[in-house]
Formats: sequence, structure tokens, C-alpha cells
Amino acid sequence: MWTSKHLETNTIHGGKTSQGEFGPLSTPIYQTSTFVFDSVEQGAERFAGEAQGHIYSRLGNPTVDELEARMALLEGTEAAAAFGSGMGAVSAAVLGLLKQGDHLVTSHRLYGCTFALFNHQLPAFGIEVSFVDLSDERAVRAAIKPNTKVIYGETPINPCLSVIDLDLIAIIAKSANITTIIDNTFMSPVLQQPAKHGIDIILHSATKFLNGHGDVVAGILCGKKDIIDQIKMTTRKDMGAIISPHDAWLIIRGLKTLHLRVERHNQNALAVASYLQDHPMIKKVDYPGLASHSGYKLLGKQMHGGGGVLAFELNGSFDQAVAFMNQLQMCKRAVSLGDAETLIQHPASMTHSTYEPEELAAAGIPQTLVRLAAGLEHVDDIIADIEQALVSAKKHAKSAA
Ligand code: 3LM
Repeated sequence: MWTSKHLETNTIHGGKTSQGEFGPLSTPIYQTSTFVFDSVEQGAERFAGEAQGHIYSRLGNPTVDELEARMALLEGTEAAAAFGSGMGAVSAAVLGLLKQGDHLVTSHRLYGCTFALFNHQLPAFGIEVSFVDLSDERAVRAAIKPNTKVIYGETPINPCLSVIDLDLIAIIAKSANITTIIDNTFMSPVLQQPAKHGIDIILHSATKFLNGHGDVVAGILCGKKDIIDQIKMTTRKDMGAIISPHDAWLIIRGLKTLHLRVERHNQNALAVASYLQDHPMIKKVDYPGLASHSGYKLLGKQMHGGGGVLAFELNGSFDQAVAFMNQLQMCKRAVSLGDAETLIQHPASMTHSTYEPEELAAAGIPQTLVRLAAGLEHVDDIIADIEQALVSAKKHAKSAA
């Protein structure tokens, strides 16, 4: 397997495992549910793990293998496992590592469905969960108990873009023999490689930047081979959330342009955040690429950019924020992020509607917050669309008064 010291090259060439019989440039899609054994003995050996070779595509598939090899290379880990959704990856990881009576320490702010899984499903399985501010060292240390097995966080956090210090979390966890899981969806390996900071498992909603074209739902876990193999052979196999070969192929294709896309998303988000920060109609902008943001100090240390997503609040009422969003012409009102199109959504009623209003308040996610995922369009067009929508929202407020 050929690899480079440059991530740009590895997104294109690295981890190539399946050359195919005819030497295709593009990875073949092994669109098969099952694999034929030469003999009963060979089949039995494969089931027993005594011989290499595929069995059935819920357990593994050559196209999926290639995506996994490439993602492990990009995240700098020994292995990876691919899933049919980001939530498939989250649930396979936590249910594979935690059992009844264990304790999970996690962030007080998380993507909405991850919060729902931790707040409702895990306690139903007898797993204890503490939600704390993972950027507060004292709070993290105080939350750890003898039965704490996993610390789980996102950085930057969906939807407020607050940042967690990866070195700090890794040091605290290692001293107590706790496994760390970090959701790296908002950065991608182009902007942040948590394994370099001692994190054990790196998670992605591959639906977002990794795929990049808004046409696949998928997830990835990257980590040491023993831990990834354990998840593959327990929760992924038995709960069945593996990615399909065709979707794996679409993500391999997306990865070829990951570096270029993330660079442009990052530039556009920074320009939009800077424009909004100076706008008289905007109360607050959350974007770790701005010097005014609390996470800015980690830029250069653990992140190579603020990323493609920002959040902001308008001066004025919630109705005015809704009017602003409804006036957008080019930017699309849609959840998700990391696509070519600029996407805008309202976390409290959409991605984070799994939180009760008092849970949103406790997590510091305001009702008036708007999240924007910068696309790949010319930045002048994104800003012009936002400007005309802000002007219309102002008129709306005046006529309503
Ligand atoms: C969203 N997020 O618009 P999937 N981890 C993070 C995420 O942002 C997400 C997942 C995991 C959004 C999806 S809301 C209905 C749309 C940080 C998803 C879960 O299972 O691939 O969607 O990943 O913020």
C-alpha cells in the first residue's frame, strides 16, 4: 500500500487495497451481499477467524475495506470501521464499549440525536451518563467515578461551535484508564487529527464533509485495531449498521476532493463570520476562526482552521430571525453541513429539537440561534444573499411594529 506524508495525496492514492482484476482507476463497487467459499472447510475457517477472506457484506466488503483503510490513514490510526449513518457509528461505539453499570462522561452540548441516545436510550440499558462542560477541567475531573469507562465529546460542538482541548481530555482520561471518543465531523481530518492528541476513537458523520455532496448518509470510527475489530465483530455485526458498498464508493470519491473542499468551506465561513460580526443587525457570532471566540486559542495547536460552520444570533426577536431565514434565495433552508450548497437551519426547532426547552437553556443553546454551513459558492454570492435577507427581515420587523 502506497502512502505519502501529505494528506492531499493520501485522500487520492492512500489506502488503496482493491485494484480489481482489470486495473481500474476508480475503486470497484463490490455490490454483493455474500461471498462464495471454495469449500465448507474454507467457509468454517473464515467464520472462525482462522483464514482471511470475506463472508457476507454485513460483516465486511472489499469496497468498504478500502474506505476504512483510507480513513484510518487520513486520521492517523491503525484501523477504521464504516457505518450506514453517523448515529450508527455513535451507537455501535458506545454500546460496544459500555455495559450495564458503567458510566459515560459526556458534553453538556452535543448533536441532538447523540444527546437523545445518551439522555434516553443509554439509561434504559442501565448505563449512567453525566453531562458536563468538557472544556472545564475541574468539571471533567469531578465527574469521573470508579465506573467511568468512556469520555465522549465533539469539537467544535454542534451547534454552538465551542471547542474542547483534546490534549487535556486525553491526559485526564489516560490517568484513569478511560477510553476517549471524539466526534471530528465539524473539522474533518484536514483541519484536525484527534489521534495526534492522544484520543482513542475518532468519529465522523461521513454524511458531511467526507462525502461532501449531500447524497449519502454514513458514519466512520477510527482507532487502534483491537478496539475497532472488537466493535466490528460485536455491535456492528450484531446490530447491523454497516455501510453499503455503493455508499462506501461515493465517500471514497468524495474524499478525493476533501482537501480542496474543506479549504474553500473554511475560507467562506471565515469571510461570512467576519462580515456578520461587523453587522449592526447581528448580536453575536460563534466561529472558532474569529479572534473573539473562546476556541481561537486552540487554532494552530489542535485545529488548522475554524471550519465551514458558524452560528449567530440576530438583534431583535425570534420572529425576525425566522423572517430572515425565510427570505434567503440562494442559501438553502436545510439541516446537515459540508455540502456544496450553503445550508442554514434553526437548531432549537431542528437539529437540537431532541432537547426539551429547559435542556436547551441548561446547555446554553439559545432559541434565537441560527446555524449556517458555508457552501462552495463564490463568497460574494453567499454574503449578498444574507444581506438582502437581513434587509427584508428589518422591513418585516418595521411593518409588524
Ligand atoms: C446536522 N448532524 O445537521 P448522521 N455527529 C455530528 C452531527 O452533526 C451529526 C451526527 C453525528 C446533522 C444532521 S439533523 C436530523 C441532520 C456532529 C448529524 C449524526 O447519522 O450521519 O446524520 O450523523 O447537524
